[in-house]
Amino acid sequence: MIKSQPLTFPKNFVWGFAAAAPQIEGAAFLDGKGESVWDRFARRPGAVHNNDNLDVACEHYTRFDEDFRLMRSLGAKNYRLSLAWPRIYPDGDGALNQKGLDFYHRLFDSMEKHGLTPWVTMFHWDLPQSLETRFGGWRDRRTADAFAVYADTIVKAFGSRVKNWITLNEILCFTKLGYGVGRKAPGLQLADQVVNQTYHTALLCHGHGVRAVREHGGKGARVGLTDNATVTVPFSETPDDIAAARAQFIHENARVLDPIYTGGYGPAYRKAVGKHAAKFEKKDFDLISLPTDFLGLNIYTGEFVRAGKSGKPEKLPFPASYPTADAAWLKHVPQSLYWGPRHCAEIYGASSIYITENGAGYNDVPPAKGESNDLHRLNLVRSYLCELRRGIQDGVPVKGYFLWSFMDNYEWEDGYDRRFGVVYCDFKTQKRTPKFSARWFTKVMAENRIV
Ligand code: PNW
Repeated sequence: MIKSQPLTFPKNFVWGFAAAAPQIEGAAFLDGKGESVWDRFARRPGAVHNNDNLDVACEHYTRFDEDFRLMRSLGAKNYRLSLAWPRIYPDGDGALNQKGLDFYHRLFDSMEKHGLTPWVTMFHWDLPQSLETRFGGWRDRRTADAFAVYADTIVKAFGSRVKNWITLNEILCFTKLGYGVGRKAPGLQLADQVVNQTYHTALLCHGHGVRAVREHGGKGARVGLTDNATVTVPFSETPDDIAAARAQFIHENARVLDPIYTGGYGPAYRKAVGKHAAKFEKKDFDLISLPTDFLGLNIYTGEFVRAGKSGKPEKLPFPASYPTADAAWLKHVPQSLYWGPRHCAEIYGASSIYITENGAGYNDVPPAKGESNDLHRLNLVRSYLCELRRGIQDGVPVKGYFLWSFMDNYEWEDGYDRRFGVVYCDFKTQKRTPKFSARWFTKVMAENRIV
């Protein structure tokens, strides 16, 4: 007799959806919201697929109550969202926009009504344009001073109702990709030293976020960073390849994780950047390395690494036919959800890890009759969850998983065609229609196991 063993998760495992303000809210210039660097970047011809902008997005700004009703009906109890800095401080610093705070109070009221626990990201890429114009944005410490005030303000305002705080989302994406590669806002291609400086400013902001939560968060408040560490997967799970993957992980991720977990830039990183290093003050690291309560990881993909002939880590190129989502960077590497958290636990001693994003981006076609059949998305997520569960069984301390994303939304430079939602969003009518994957994920959450 063959009997299947349920692929269960630990009791109290946190399941939820993730999204971010600029990608769903719309109302980009309503009720006193200031311009963000993305509002500006999206207007640069050719910067974004179809020249799509964030002005309307999913109209979540006015539709949040029905969105939360749907989210709850799909069985979610946790929702990771972000607050729009330029809604609260239109210029980044200076005058506070009370209407921005009022909006988020209404939003949290609605979440409470629908039984959704908020996990709030302080910053998810929508830097107030004014800080970019006046100070050079992430290039300058005055942006960290402004962030400190913003963090204090939101933690004071919402600390009684928000207990889970995430300081910044994916430092790499708004620093290197924004100021070095130029693919994301503000779309600049500057020298290495400048890019390293943007990282350092971001780390300072992370520190201020932690400090603000400790000072004003109240009882039970918890805080951590969400990092998109590059995940290195050993080609074979042999001691040599594992050691190579681990060495490569440190090489690729030390610039963010070393300062936070060890209180400084490590010797290998310092050697690698040499004269292009960021300028910093020694005391910066007291702030940056304030202890956190958890580490958030956004993991979508990974790279395969093996021990080369000399024992040195060797990256394996992806063959042309390697399975990939419509997002070209999203190679199907389910093992990344095993190795990412494991490296962080083993190298940095991270003892409480949340997968704050994982999901699949495809150019889904509109649903034919009611529901779109997105077995491609379901299968990708399911295969990743199997690897996550393997890690948990091995003792990797992962405490929760947030699926990116609840509904299709503004996928940054890829615009509105690239869909990550388990709910289909018709951007013309704003009609939401759960996809096949939504009903599947509902079951996963309800039964706390992979179905
Ligand atoms: C994340 N890459 O971005 C962001 O946090 C979300 O806002 C975004 O919508 C989601 O993942 C899907 O893309 C990433 O090139 C963007 O490796 C690009 C990469 C990784 C994450």
